[in-house]
Amino acid sequence: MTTVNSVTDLTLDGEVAVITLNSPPVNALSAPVREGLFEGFKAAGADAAAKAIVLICEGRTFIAGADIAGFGSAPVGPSLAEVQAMMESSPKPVIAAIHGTALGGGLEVALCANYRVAVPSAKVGLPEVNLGLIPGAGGTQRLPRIVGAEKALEMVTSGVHVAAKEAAAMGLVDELVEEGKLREGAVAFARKVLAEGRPLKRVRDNDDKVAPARGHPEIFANFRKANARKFRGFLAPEQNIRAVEAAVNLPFDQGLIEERRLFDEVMAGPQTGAQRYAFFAERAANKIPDVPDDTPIRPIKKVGVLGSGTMGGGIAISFINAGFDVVVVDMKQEALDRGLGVIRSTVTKNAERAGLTPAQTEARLANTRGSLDMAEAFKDVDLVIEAVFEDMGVKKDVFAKLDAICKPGAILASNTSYLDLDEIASVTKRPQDVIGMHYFSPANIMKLLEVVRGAKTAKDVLATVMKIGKQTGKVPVVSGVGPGFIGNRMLRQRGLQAEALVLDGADPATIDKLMYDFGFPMGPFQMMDVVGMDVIKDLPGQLSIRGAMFNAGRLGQKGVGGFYNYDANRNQSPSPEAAEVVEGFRKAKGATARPVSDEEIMDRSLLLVINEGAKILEEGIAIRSSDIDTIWLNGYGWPVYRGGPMYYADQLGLKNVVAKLKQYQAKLGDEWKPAALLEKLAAEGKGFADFKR
Ligand code: 3H9
Repeated sequence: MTTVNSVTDLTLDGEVAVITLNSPPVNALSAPVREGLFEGFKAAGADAAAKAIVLICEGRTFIAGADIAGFGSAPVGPSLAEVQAMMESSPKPVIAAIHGTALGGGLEVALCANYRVAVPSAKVGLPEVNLGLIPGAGGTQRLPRIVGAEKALEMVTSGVHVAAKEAAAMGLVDELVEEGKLREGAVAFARKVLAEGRPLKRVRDNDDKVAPARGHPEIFANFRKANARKFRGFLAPEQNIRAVEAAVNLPFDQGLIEERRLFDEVMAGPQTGAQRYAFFAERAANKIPDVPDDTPIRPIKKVGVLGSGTMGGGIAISFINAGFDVVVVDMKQEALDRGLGVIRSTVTKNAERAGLTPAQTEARLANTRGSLDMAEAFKDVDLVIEAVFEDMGVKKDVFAKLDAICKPGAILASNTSYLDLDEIASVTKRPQDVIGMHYFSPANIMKLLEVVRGAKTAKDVLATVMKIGKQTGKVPVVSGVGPGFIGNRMLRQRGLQAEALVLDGADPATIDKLMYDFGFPMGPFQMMDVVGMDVIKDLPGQLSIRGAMFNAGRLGQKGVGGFYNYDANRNQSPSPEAAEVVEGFRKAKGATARPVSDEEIMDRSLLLVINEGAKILEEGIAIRSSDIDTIWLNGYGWPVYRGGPMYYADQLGLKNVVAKLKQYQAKLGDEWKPAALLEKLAAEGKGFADFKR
């Protein structure tokens, strides 16, 4: 074995040179990795005994892309393009051996090999779009030359990780090798290539796959049209489409130049910074300062869910899809049957989409059951999550029962979205085992999981739930105990302002449109129509606009309409009836309508949300400002290209945020008083991102 550099070595296995890269955690293309590859290929090329070259990685994965953390720093050593040129010009066949994930720059390196082999569990993809970018190392030019323009368009604009089997079917992977035997398999494949005298095919030369799309601009026009909704607001999907167009219409080398131009454009643009921030924010959320990474995890195999309605059912589906044994309990047979029916059909659909065989799907469902008997069903579960009615009395009753039923060491979780978890825990003799798992509806689809840490929650319980959250496809974020935790507490401010703005004279449709144009999937009034006025109507004695709408018999989409009218396909249109309700509401409140500018609507819709976030940070309910952003990005529809409310505030400049809050304080009252932490950071010229506990 020869050491090439600190992260790379070279060994000779008969006539096959094997370059091994080992740069934890994910072999990202940092300067030492690029240098190791460059020097490794140079040495393998120069070694007369080596007739073929295999590139393989140590650790959990093949190269997972460019080093995102290193973007923007001055380039050192060989560039990625130089490494790729070295590979592509090799007179000896080069084979990339893939396990884990070959993503972004990683796949772009593999595409410069003559052949690719992979283990069945491997995945490949070009996910740059999710970072607000396009592949910048030939990915948009080489990928279509294997999979064709249409498939390439799908892959680069979705960033999907394609499973090895599917990649093999598309020709992206030449051979699948046995799991756990990648090195042997890749070397054997290299020997086969040599023995058969296979040609040194290069992806860049393969014009056949892109030629059919040439002269067919409608392919791209149709693709844009079909995905307009999905791409709304984002810059990177369009750049990716243009790059694939270049692959189709330009000779390879010119296409590369166009790709670089498009890459530089998005890199210098306003969105990628926010999207890369969001990537690291999500990962930072896993780190809890006083809970070390090696905290022991409680084994979780069997999960109990109390409640088989929309929320309980969604939670159950998440666990079943992730391979857990699940028992669902409800009070009435009819409700349980209905709930289990929905669970089974959704799990089956999900399994089909994930490519599972009917037998595998059946196995999943075989470990799912329902029961009316809580004591029998939950006596041996490792984790139980209650999704019952949001009422302290009901929750306490449930937890007292769970305490009596569940085995020692079982984790008792509440899905409460608002209530005091410590009070709930106080009725048990094991508050250390009690935790909040706040899911968002529909729970099998929404990624956010607010993990509520009670005053007495044990560290291993917290670590276990964070891990389980990730395993079930969620983005878990820790919150301390406090009314509405993090997300709902902040959202409440937006709701209150929406209402106050309408009283002042703003039109609900204008507020909705401004929020939609900002990038939210819908505005606050559209949201009320979706949820239904019956669900969110007033508390007794408080007349709010949604209460007025409810009193007028306008429940929202489920009824005759709410703030909008709807046709049979739920297309919304302005509602003269709703306008009358709004007018009546203003009258009842003695308010006089005045013109409200768009700027005021935007300010009032966002600034108090940010201010509440500052208070949450100050009080220690959130560990760090990026956790708050992760919550808003994954549970509240904040557009990822704007990074979340705290990131957004940092972009505005905290001094400007404070100045605006003070203006509104003078005009509208002390609820606008800037949070102490916000004032302090602004005075120090800092941002929320600088705040360290
Ligand atoms: C690109 O390639 C541009 C090119 O076109 C070239 C242009 C010239 N860089 O997610 P995990 C860290 S753009 C730096 O928890 P998992 C991550 O922060 C890139 N760091 O593990 C974390 O650190 P820590 C295209 C990275 O097993 C640790 O690795 N590629 C990078 O759940 C573990 O990560 C992508 O977009 C990186 N590229 O998932 C892929 N990747 O432990 C991005 C990860 O300190 N990566 N880290 O918190 C992923 O999707 C997932 O990390 C992966 C592993 C699926 C690989």
